[in-house]
Amino acid sequence: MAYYIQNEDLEIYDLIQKELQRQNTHLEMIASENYTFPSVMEAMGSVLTNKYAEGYPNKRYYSGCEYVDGIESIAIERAKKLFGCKFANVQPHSGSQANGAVYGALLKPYDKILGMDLSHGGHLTHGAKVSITGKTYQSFFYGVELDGRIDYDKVADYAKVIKPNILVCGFSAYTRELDFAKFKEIAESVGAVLMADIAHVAGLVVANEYPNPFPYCDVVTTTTHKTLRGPRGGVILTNNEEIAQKIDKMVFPGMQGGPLMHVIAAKAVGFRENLKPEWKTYAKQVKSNIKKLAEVLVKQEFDLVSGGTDNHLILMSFLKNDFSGKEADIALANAGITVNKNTVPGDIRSPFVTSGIRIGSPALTARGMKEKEFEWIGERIAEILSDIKNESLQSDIKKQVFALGNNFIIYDKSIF
Ligand code: DSN
Repeated sequence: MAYYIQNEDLEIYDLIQKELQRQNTHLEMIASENYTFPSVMEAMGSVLTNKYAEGYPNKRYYSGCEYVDGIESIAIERAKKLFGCKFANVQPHSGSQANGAVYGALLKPYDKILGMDLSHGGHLTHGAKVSITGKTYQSFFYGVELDGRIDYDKVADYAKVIKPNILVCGFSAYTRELDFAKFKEIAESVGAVLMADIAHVAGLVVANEYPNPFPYCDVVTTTTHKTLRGPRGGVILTNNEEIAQKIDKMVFPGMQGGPLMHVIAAKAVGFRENLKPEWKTYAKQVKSNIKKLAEVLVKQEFDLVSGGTDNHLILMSFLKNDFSGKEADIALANAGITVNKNTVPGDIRSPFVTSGIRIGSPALTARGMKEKEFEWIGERIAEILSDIKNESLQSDIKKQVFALGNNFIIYDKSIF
């Protein structure tokens, strides 16, 4: 379907085709990745990419916005319905920009952020020193205990010492449910705003398969492409009108110029999918699949941080093994299984090496795989890691992995 690229730019066409082939054959198990809907990709490849529309619906700085106004209004209404809140800003280009806009709207430079440590599962934008969020604000961190869980009493004690202006709950690599009510108590006890970054679990939240940050959190951010399966992008949600107004001003004109109207249309199309009854079936399956994988790996005596999972991801810890997360990542990649190396609680290796890997089920669940396939994958992962230097085993399993992938093709050639 990529008529123009195929005829005019063979170099790029060829690489897109190879990536399509990779996505169809390899087992995609990076917890933050997913396969979006063809309808979402259609919206992203539409004429909407041509339109500048600085401002908000019916308050634009450019003419010709009558149709994109309709599109953004629909995206906002669907986001509000999906998350059960009163205000939504659908313009952030990414989750990082959404988080930056919240801080910009509600904090002054050198105000204090208290968030989860990056090396314990937090995100760069939760105040990491290498991020603009750690350079503009004073950032402090809570973490997880050796059992992989947050100790809320410790967070409460630390918050009393730090007195943050904003308390951030949310993660990129935490395997258990967050207790938003407890976070609210802590935030209230020190007069902090409570922000939840639910980028990873949003698709589960909207299906009631993970706790909802509302009504506890003052402001909630998410990406739209992870468990939600929408386009790459961010959203900010709140029930507080004063916060909503400040956020709108900070997203535009504070941080961004023209909103990406093709992506906003794609967000609306994705939200429509998330509002369908079938979405709940998908979210339930995401959880059942990862639980099955966890069960197989524990049976084979591998260590999982926190012993298992309540969401869509697991963290395997190799602290007791004689190989690193990087080596495990490479061995699995050689067998066509894509994961990412990840630090684990108590890690002594650098973030480039690590002692763990993070594995997620959203993408393969989107391809239609169920417990039976996850059981098979778990057994293959165990086989590879138990004999990590055996390259011929890896290439043998790769053939079996591709055969499995070929039975679960998600995009046919007509996609582009
Ligand atoms: N890159 C995402 C993840 O992998 O968790 C977060 O931004």
